[in-house]
Amino acid sequence: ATDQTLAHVSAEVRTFLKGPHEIFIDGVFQPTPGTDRLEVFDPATGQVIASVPACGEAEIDQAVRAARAALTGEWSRLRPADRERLILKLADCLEAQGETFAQLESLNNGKNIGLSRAIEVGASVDYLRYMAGWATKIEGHTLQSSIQAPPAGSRYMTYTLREPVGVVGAIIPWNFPLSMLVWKVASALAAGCTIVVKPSEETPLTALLFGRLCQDAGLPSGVVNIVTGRGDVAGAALARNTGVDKLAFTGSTEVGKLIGHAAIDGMKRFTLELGGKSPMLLFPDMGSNQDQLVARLGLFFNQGQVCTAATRVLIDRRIHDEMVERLGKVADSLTFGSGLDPESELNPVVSAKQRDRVSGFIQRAAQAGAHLASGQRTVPEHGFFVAPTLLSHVTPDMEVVRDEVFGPVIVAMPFDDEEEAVALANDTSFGLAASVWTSNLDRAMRVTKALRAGTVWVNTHNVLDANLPFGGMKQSGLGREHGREGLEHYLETKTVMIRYQ
Ligand code: TXE
Repeated sequence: ATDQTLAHVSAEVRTFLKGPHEIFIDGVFQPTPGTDRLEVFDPATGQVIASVPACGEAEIDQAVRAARAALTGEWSRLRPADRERLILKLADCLEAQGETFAQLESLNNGKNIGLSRAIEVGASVDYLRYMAGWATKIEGHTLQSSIQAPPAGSRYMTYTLREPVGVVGAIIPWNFPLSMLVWKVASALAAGCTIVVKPSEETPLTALLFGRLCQDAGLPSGVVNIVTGRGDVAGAALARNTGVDKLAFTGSTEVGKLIGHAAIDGMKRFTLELGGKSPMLLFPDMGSNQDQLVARLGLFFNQGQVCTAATRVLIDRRIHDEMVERLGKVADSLTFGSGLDPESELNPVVSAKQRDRVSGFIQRAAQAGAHLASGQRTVPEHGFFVAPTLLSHVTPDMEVVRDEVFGPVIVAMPFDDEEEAVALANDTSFGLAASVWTSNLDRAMRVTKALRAGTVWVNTHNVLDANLPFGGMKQSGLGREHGREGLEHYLETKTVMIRYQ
């Protein structure tokens, strides 16, 4: 790592960066001599800051075996209240070391340090505490039955038990590396499962630091295991490993389908949280001076690298031109900078690959006739920056309107009435989220019901809560995370029937 990179981080982060960065299996960090390593970058400078092992089948299998042994070992004998206490301990440890995690995340992912503190750390601490409570509240049912079976006079007591689904394989993306890990780990532990986590090759560092947290919190060995590697090697090995009972994936729709196929092959349970192309519907009665909120919260939040990002802004024709101009101005006012600079407003995207991918979308949209209502600024020379870009005069069939870009690229489209707004909003293969901006309660009620999306916000966007189910319809995925519904995916149902006289 360079001096420029290290100047803005704490002594703890500097010490961590010196390594060695090893995988975490069965409660210990394990060297992997002879294994290739993957370079890890600081997107703000483009410099290499660390390297992690590029693991494969053997290490994944070892981790799954450790998780399976833990499932039937000490972990299974703990009381629910003990599991709750351990998850709460994890939360306390994360909170205590929050600044180290936040800085490391901003350094590796590029995101603003304020966002890392509030979401990656703050919301993760809340999430752990929320899920900890569920450990003691898992319940089955007693059921009435109409059984008629010999011997005559038999009576029956019937009930269901909720049991941990088993070993979970979690595959994590790079846009919210720590949060996505915590969502899966917290749910798995609350349910009594054990877990193997494969972080994204772009952002593996906070995941490895999380291994230390598991040691600090006194989690029994093998309950949480973390193995780094490439998606098509380590990720694919985890997806097909026969010792895994459930796959939890967040990432692209394309890879999500591969995970789904692998899951079905092994009859594993699975949840998929995939891409989106979420609409934001702006009605004329939305109230004035909301352009800052709309742009910062919905459009350019985390550089648009959010599965729920409002990437299609649908605007009533009467306010369309004015709104496009105002949003374009906000976009052009955002200051570029390293995520470690708290004053910066627009940070780099995660990688050179992602910068090039996003820039390709912008170029092709401009060639296809879209107008650039912003985004013609020059970006900082070093690092993986993309100018926030608002495109108008787009047509529904354009690639930039249909595909997930996953960068600060937004299209604006006009509509004439509520019916057309809803039709445009639903004209997508995705169905993750949507937002409606209006002060008319009747309209808000009608439109929220008509939208096909897993989450619909009214007068806000991109806001989540541990208690509220989160996930997508259509190509945006299967199943839900968060809340009771999220926990359900980590549980199996066993029916018990007891005959008595
Ligand atoms: O995602 P991948 P990438 C979307 C977004 C982005 C695009 C590409 O549109 O531009 O995906 O990003 C692992 N078997 N989202 O390439 O490949 C991989 O190692 C098993 C949306 O980074 O889906 C990583 O850990 N695993 C999104 C994880 O899958 C595999 C978040 C996600 O990577 C694998 C991220 C394979 N064959 C990207 N191939 C969201 N919805 O939040 C890769 N992986």
